[in-house]
Amino acid sequence: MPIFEKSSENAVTRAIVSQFAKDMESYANTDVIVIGGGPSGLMAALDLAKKGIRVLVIERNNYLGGGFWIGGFLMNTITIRAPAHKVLDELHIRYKEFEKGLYITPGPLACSKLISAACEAGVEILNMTSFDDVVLREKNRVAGAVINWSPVATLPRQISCVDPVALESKLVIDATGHDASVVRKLEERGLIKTPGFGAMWVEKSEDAVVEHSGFCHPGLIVIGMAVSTTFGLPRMGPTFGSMLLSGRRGADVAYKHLKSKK
Ligand code: 48F
Repeated sequence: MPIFEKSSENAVTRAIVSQFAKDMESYANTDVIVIGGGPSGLMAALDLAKKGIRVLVIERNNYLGGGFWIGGFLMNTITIRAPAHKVLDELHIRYKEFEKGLYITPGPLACSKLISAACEAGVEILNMTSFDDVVLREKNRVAGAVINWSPVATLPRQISCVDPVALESKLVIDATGHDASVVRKLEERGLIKTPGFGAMWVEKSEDAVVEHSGFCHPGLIVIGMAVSTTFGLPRMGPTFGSMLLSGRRGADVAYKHLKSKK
């Protein structure tokens, strides 16, 4: 007796294609697009999805999590400063106190639990997909994202003329880390000026990043290390509390904005 139910190659292919096509149709017009699935992007997406907002994360890698798998210098212990450890409590991520107000947790545990919480809350994910450009509307308001398969960028020139597609949304959140890829696109068009991130100063940086998380241009919210790049704030190195609280602040700003437009 075979162990598995009967099926066929064509059924497996049809199952993948038909579901993906349905998903893409719904992604074409959504409430919020988060570019970048690192800790700040996942946190923002999780909070928004929990409030019933339709949110799509675009991630250029196959895997989600960004820098949250590794603590720093290829050592996978994550550090979190109070009060951000309360987010670990919410997500049922175990941690230890290293010294007063500074907590440690294994990167693979924290990262996989954050990804899982976001997926369980209903966040949609489009991985192996790169942000390419913004959609702009009246008064240069950001109104969506132009995207392409990540591998297209690595194709030889003679076969790389693959047009991207565009997705519309009410808001876009730049969570692309130090690159601030969405903000940089606006800079290329002379719509914004980014000073780039400053030198390391953990005490200053974590507060400043959370405080500056929010709108940086109509239709565009910036969170995580992209905030540092956008506003010229110091970097904080391998500590992640402000990434979680910045994502939370960005989600709060987005939610209030969406509610005010209803
Ligand atoms: O870099 P990343 O983890 O950003 P973050 O959420 O957190 C920063 C920390 O990891 C750490 C730190 C503070 O502790 O200094 O660096 O701000 O995650 C950014 C994600 O965005 C993706 C990238 O692959 C990563 O997963 N990303 C970047 N550019 C693009 C993109 C793009 N053009 N299209 C799609 N995804």
